[in-house]
Amino acid sequence: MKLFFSKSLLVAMMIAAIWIIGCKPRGAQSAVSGDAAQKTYVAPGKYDEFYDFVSGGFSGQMSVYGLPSGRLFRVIPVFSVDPEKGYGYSEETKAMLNTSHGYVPWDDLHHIALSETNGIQDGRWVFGNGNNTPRIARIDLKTFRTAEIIEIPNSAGNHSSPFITENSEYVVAGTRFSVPLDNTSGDVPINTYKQNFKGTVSFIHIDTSGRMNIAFQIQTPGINFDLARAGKGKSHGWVFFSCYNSEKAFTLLEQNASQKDKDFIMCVNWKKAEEYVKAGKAQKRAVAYAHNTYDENKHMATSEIEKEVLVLDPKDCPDMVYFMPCPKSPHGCDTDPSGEYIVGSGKLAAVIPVFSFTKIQKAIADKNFDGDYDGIPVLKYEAVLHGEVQKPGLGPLHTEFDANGNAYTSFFVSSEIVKWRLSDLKVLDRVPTYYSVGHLSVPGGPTRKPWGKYVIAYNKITKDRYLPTGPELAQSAQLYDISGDKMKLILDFPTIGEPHYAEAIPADLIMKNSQKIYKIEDNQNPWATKGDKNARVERKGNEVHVYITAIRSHFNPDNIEGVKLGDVVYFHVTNLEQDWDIPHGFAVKGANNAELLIMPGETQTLSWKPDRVGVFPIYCTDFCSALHQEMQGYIRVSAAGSNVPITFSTGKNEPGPIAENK
Ligand code: RUQ
Ligand code: CUA
Repeated sequence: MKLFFSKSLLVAMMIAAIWIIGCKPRGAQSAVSGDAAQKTYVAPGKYDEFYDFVSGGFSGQMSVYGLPSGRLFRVIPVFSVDPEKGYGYSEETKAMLNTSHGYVPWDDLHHIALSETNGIQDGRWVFGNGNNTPRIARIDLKTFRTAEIIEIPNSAGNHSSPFITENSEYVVAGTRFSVPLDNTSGDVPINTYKQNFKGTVSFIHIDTSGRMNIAFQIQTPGINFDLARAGKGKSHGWVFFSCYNSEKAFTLLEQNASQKDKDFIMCVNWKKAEEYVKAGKAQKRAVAYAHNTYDENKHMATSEIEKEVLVLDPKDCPDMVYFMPCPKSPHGCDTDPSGEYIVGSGKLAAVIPVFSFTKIQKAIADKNFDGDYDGIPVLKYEAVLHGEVQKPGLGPLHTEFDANGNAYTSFFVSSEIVKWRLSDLKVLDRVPTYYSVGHLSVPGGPTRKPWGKYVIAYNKITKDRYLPTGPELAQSAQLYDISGDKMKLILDFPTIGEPHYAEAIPADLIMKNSQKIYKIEDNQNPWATKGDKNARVERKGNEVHVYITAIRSHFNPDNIEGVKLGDVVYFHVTNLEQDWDIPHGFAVKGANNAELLIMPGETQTLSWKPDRVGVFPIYCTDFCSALHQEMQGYIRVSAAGSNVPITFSTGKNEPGPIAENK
């Protein structure tokens, strides 16, 4: 039914609405409007509209929530071991966490990038960055599992990563810390920063299967890269990196890197860079970095160490890299859905500068430069500026967009989200966040096609928002309805780890592809036990290999003898179920390890070095049936010199030979 209102009635209603909203006190407790519960309520058994992939910060993981309910569905282990799922503990997954430094079971995951086709989210993969030991991970959204991790050489602090180009051609990675490059000795005095320290940005190519490889790196002056965004539409072919510390400070950066009035956004023409690589302009450099892949059929990760990377030097590659002045240590650097506008957020700036891609192109064509920085042309600020948003707030960090030409910027210091219009840079609305918002996200906000509806604030400090939990309090997300002119807070929910960036995507783009089981006939794990008749225990020197199956509700075998002190026992557990949502778990008493959680059709291996003689229970850790509690067994460990033979059985109730029973 259509409703018609007279103009004057409409105006009266609008005034009433403004009056109601305007008069509402904005305290922490009363900021939620009356219909909030209705807007976020997803009835039992009903699905959420969006998946929300949220970075876990220093937890090293990624978590998956539903929107608008804020319900947590899954924590995906990425860079950190996860005893809940055996990730990084099972023999099959350990190689995922290999690096050139060896096994690194933790990292700091800040940013999310969902794969795109034509600038629109396509639901195939989600990428995440490892900040500390520079890495990028790809998670397969059929299985919600980490499928690949690639280390980034010549980098230290992989913060401006893994931002993606509009056809998922590349994810990029800019080094936060400049350092002596890997092919130099590195043993230099820190105060030779200006001579010896360099930055790099890396372009990691993604092929149609999702596989990553480092296509090339660009060597840069020794500054700090913070964030990045790819161009889109008209600016497709470019990537914009924010950088701070153009002062090249190496100590007390809070003062020394805040000296200059302007730092830079670095504009990289990657299509040009590709041409230079093709023309042989890149230098091959000796490096070492790990490239780890998880094989879906073998249920196993392998790690290779790659030895070479191609590096382009802007000195040899004119017209590939430009600097654009940006006020006061820019953090966020975001491109709008049309690709025309690039928004820089200077952490200490009083305005938000908005740059125009068209003007950047013109300034380049006209050579409208303000000198150079270490040989790289610096574009004239006024020549590339679309305009500045005046008096937006304090401490701008990040900007996202809706489909209607509006931008939403987070303000850490003034704890608010400010909505403003791209065309005339007018501030339209502001709402408080509780408290100190870092990133924010609009579903589809970094793409050519924002889905809109909500903006979610990811807050660093929550103080009094939740029941106290000792010295550390939950960090949180806050959901705002942006369907009307005014933003309305409708929900907040605590998060896993420290949420940095997040991306939300319509659920139907992912759920239709979600995998239910692994087919047992496709299981190529060399330790798989396909069917109960193959269950067995084999001794190989001091290794005992237990090929064990799990099916509701028993293990086969469940009585094992003949293990001796000094042996290493490998439990190769194959879950024979072919039903959705029937994992089995596996644990053994005293293991200096974790459990296994084995999906239907999958094989996973737990190693165990018994430390004493005795009989040790094994059991299923995941409540799988009414008789889950019966899903258990025993393994006997004898003294080192014992001659108890290897035996194994399931369902054999007679006692063994009397002599052995004593
Ligand atoms: S950051 S709060 Cu690590 Cu993306 Cu900006
Ligand atoms: Cu299998 Cu519980």
